Amino acid sequence: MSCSTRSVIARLAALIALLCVLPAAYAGYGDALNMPVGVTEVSREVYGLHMLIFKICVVIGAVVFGVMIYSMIYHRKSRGAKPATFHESTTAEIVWTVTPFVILLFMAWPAAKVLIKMEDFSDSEMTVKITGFQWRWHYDYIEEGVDYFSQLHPQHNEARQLGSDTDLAQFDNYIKEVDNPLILPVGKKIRFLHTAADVIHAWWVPDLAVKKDSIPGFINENWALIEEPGIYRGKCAELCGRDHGFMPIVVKAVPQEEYDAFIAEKKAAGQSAHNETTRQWDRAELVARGEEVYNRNCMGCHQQNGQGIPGMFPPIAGSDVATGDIVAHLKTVLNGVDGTAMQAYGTLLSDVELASVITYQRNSLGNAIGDVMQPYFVGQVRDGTSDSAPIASAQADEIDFLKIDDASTESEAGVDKL
Ligand code: HEC
Ligand SMILES: [Cu+2]
Repeated sequence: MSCSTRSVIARLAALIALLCVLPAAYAGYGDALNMPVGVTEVSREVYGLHMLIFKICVVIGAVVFGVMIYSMIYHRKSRGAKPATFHESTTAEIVWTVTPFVILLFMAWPAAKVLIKMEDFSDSEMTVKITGFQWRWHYDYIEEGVDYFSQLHPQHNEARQLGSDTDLAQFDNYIKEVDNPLILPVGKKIRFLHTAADVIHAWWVPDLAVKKDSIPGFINENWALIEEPGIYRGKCAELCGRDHGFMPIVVKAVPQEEYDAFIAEKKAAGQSAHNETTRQWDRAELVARGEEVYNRNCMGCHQQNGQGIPGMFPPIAGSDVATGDIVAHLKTVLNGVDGTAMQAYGTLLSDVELASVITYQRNSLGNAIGDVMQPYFVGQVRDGTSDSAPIASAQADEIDFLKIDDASTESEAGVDKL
């Protein structure tokens, strides 16, 4: 046996030893490196498909490289190998066309089966509409009339800010936690409708094998039937702007009774919020509430006393906007002022909060206009169903909205209402 043949055998033995060790190494790291098996039938089938294709690739790789390595070793020039000189072998052409075709067919069959299953929304038992926003998710339980926003948990949000000295070791799931997880029942076929309100996002939860683009103006569908209660995490999978990395997803799958209790609780909370929004508020009540809202959201710029910072943030006291047309005032706060630090508060504050802060700014901080913004009217301006103060209407309850206060009102407005 020649010396070079012996070293070739030694190398082959080393290669075979390595190949034997790989599965063991894989068993240790596989969970961390591989895709998750997940907790739905579809996710398991997707995983199975992934492993099947992976194994086919490994076999093809081993055969192709095996033949190559064998040829290079045993038919090398230094051993005196003479190249074949044939050209255009029909047999070879047929073999290397038909073999890959058969392999592809073999892979396409199970893949198509899973794809068809993923697209089968029949018999779904409930629907959740998921809307992507920059940078949060909105969940709408269509049949229940329950909906809410879900965004990066405030503690995580604070910790991620530039210059924050929060110790990240205290978080188990740093920037993977949300304030309001999506609660779903186990054992139910849930249909998801995906869309977006601004740019393209994608709702991706690997354990549910759900990953779908959320595109403004389009509705995409998919579904999941979660088999095990638990917490499943995901994230936005479409680069959607500055905070793309900060819109995590948390799905909490719970038993049916727990889900029912959650929905009942949300409905009760929604009902009381609805009552708060539709009822008539007193001015004093709005001013008191408005002070809280102002101090939490507006004081940083306009200052606690409403004097602002000259040259940077305009004063609210004596401001043309805060003492002028009340609808224009509301719109300034709803929509912000383009190109300035005055941002749009429309999506950040509720109707009650907006009505309160408007009323507060007009009746405190050195202003004393005496009028009132009712929460329900904020909703009408938001929806575009109303654009001017309902003072023009003679309906008593609506006139309340812009009550010019006490005795003077009755004579001025000429309305006999109080
Ligand atoms: C980050 C700083 C900042 C915060 C916070 C802020 N504002 Fe402003 N606000 C501004 C700036 C700057 C302007 C001036 C915009 C312009 O150039 O017209 C402004 C203008 C206004 C005006 C019009 C004033 C005028 O006379 O032109 C109102 C009303 C107002 N803000 C209300 C609010 C309310 C209500 C809040 C809280 C919910 C708030 N602002 C929070 C920066 C801020
Ligand atoms: Cu996104």
